[in-house]
Amino acid sequence: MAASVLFCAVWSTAVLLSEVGAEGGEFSPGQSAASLPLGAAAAERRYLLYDVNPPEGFNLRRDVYIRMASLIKTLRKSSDWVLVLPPWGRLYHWQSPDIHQVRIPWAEFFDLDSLNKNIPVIEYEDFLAESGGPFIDQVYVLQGYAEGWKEGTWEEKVDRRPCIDKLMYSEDKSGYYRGWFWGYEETRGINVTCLSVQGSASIIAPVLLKNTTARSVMLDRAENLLHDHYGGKDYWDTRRSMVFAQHLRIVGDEFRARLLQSNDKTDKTIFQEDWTKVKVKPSLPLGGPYLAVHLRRKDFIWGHREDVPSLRRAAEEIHSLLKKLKLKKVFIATDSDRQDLEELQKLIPEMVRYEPTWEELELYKDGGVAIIDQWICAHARYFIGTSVSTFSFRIHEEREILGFDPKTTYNRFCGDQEKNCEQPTHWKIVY
Ligand SMILES: Nc1nc2c(ncn2[C@@H]2O[C@H](COP(=O)(O)OP(=O)(O)O)[C@@H](O)[C@H]2O)c(=O)[nH]1
Ligand SMILES: [Mg+2]
Repeated sequence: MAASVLFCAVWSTAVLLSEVGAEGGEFSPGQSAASLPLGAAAAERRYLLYDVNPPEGFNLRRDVYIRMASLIKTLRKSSDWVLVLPPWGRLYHWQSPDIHQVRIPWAEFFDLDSLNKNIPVIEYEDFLAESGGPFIDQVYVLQGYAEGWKEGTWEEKVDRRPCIDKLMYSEDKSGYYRGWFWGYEETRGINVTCLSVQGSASIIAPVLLKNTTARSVMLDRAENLLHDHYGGKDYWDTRRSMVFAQHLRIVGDEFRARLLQSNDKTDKTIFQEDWTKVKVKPSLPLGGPYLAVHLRRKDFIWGHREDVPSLRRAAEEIHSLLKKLKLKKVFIATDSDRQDLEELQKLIPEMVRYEPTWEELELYKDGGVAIIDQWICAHARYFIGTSVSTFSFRIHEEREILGFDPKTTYNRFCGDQEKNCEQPTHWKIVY
């Protein structure tokens, strides 16, 4: 994650084409039954699908979506491409028992009309209906370069290379590839190829436009591609288009009103449904009369990271902030286990949490509950999160979109023994 934020590489077509070309005839077009001669294919809609390394969580995946949106924008300068939204499911953190969490469409978490105002997107089920069957013409498994890269010689490149890791797809009797396609067991890949990539999302565009006629192309391990321009206008357009689904916003708003005396009017956090109409805010919002906290635990404490505080230290910080900000209420979003929760309850008896009933959990799922937590954190007078947690980063962005003073947003807890406790970077919104 850290690396992907650092590189804000600029894409150059000329360089890339020559690099792809240098591989010679070896880089042949996908041999798909469904693919058409180039001329005819150009007139037809083409589908970009993608997936991310299985252990990656919800909030890094949201970041990868931004990179894919940027790639779609590049592709659409040449032909008609649409992004197929990878169904949610089987995420490591989504462990609520007895709830079926696979093949979840994006509409359960995000507002599709808002997404579509940025780039054309469709759900996987629409792809199945539209493309005429559960086949993906070409799967590119993205990977790094076996030899790595020499310090100081960063260059953007993409090359067909032998697969470095064991291929997660296997050929069946008919020569089709089976693998993990978001829980759609009947889906098959027709061709699978490994590509070594180094660079930003759009470096792959010439490959998709020139080296294959496949109508549907899936980029697996898409997180290997970096942002075209992290924090630029394109980045923010896509980020702003990722409006949470209305039903989740409503749950968050009701919770704010009921337990935190918070509403858009008195908080001055006016939400505009159509993100494309939002411009620089005329005045700073106030936020609800509560402190919001994101306390990331579980795998963040297992490694004894020095930038993550003990609960005791976090509680001290929370009490001192409440005093400084003259606030009485603290909303806590956390992935703490039962034991940590009990300790938190003792240390901060006044804490408020969103605790879904089983029915609510079944309805919103772990992803929806995470969004409700994020929505409530985004509306607080002041927010403090956990160091390098993408869950906290997405809250920063949500608050940036709402127009909050950065001083109230880009804050994080320090580890008990941490010497240089650097605070999060302010990524200013670009309209
Ligand atoms: N509801 C809820 N879930 C959380 C919270 N913190 C972490 N999680 C869960 O743990 C996952 C964290 O993984 P990820 O999204 O990758 O963020 P990161 O690992 O903190 O960078 C989230 O997607 C949630 O499923 C929280 O405060 N509230
Ligand atoms: Mg994670």
